[in-house]
Amino acid sequence: MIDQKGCEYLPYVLGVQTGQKILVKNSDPVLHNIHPTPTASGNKEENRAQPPNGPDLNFAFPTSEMFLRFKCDVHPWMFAYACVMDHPYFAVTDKDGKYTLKDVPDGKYTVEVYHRKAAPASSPATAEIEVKGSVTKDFTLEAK
Ligand SMILES: [Cu+2]
Repeated sequence: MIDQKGCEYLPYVLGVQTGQKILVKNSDPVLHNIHPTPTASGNKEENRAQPPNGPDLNFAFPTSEMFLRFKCDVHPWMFAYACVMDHPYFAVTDKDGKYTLKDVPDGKYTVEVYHRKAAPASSPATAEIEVKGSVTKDFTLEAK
């Protein structure tokens, strides 16, 4: 879910699976418009107005795409970024930078870490891991 509150999108970054519904609500007493601007082929650009107390809107994207930008054309500072993935093993870090990936089957994986400024879609930080029950992997990123 993305909420519009105080003329901001909350959350700023979210993770969803391909085809998963993104519910957008307007908790503000003003009009917003929700304007996703995807770049991956198959993901549709839309531009839909949402008045105060208007019904929730739904969006979904069939193609994986990192940092698919949502913007509001009424308030040019409003942005949110949806990271659309074709698998369920993802997380957005919390305010302390912590993350957990749940229910990952045992096996060998490559973990990819993205950050809008420190590890953009074209060059994620990566690490090879092996899951046997659980594993801890920390990353250090530097925003330029
Ligand atoms: Cu707005």
